[in-house]
Amino acid sequence: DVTFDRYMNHDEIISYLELLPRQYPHLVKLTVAGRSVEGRPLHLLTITSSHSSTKPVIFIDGGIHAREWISPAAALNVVGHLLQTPKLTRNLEWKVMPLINPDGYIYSWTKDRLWRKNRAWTQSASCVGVDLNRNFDFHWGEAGSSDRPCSPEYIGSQAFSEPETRTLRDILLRDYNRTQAFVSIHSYGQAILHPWSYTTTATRSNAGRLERVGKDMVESIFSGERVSYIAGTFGELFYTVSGTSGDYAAGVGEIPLVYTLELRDTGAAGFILPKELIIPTVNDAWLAIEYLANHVIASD
Ligand code: 0X9
Ligand code: ZN
Repeated sequence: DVTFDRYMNHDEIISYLELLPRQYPHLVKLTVAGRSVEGRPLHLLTITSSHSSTKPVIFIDGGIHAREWISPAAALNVVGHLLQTPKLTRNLEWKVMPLINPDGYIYSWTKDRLWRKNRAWTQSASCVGVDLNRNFDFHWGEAGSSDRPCSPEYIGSQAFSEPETRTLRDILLRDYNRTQAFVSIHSYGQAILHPWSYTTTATRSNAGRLERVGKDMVESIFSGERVSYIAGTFGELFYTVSGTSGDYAAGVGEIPLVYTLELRDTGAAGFILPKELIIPTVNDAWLAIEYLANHVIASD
């Protein structure tokens, strides 16, 4: 079963995912939406009570970056909460991909704890992996990315060169006209980011709403966990990066509410967040996403 007092390995995550539709047949559908570079299934959970093609959709991706182990854990914790919160499955349809980079996740467990990318072969014989969060086709290859295969931010040979990003794209575009919110879960930095990431100058037409809801999510985390997050665009708060899933969801998918969560911490442990912090940190993500979901329902 699911546990948050330590990190779950790849096989444990998959076993838990496979258990869900058997435990909650009326709420959960599990599909294999695609295959990773090494052939592993890319799982998609669809969570809703009483299917209808008019409910607003909220999409969540987890585990894009291999070493950010807290990300798939946070996605699974959100799923666990949703299954106990009828309001949120009655009024919304959830699409969750908790582990979009399984090959990288396994590599980070077995070979190199700080591995970030997927495990694709590149033009360079000695360097492996594409940064999936630089491989989306929106301002692909611009700021904060690299065309050198040995770089941790390698963009790939072309936009959507990777099966993992293509799979995410295809699911996203399928229901994009009723998708109201998109959340990409990362670590670390304790920040709630909204588009754009590729620029600090342009702003989205709904920037005011994005900023307000981002700040409210920060507030919600603080009242529940007494820990401080910051809200803003990635460009303002950190540096500019391009080809991310978030910017693609906003720029091409035209999804109104797009957020990237950079969970704990602020750098003391960084990517190697101690297991004692899993439960409070995945709760940060839940508090933020629960707020967002209620906001979507209230505006529907
Ligand atoms: O650089 C990234 O891909 C993300 N930071 S991380 O330390 N987790 O690697 C930030 C991405 C920010 N933006 C969006 N996805 N919109
Ligand atoms: Zn990341």
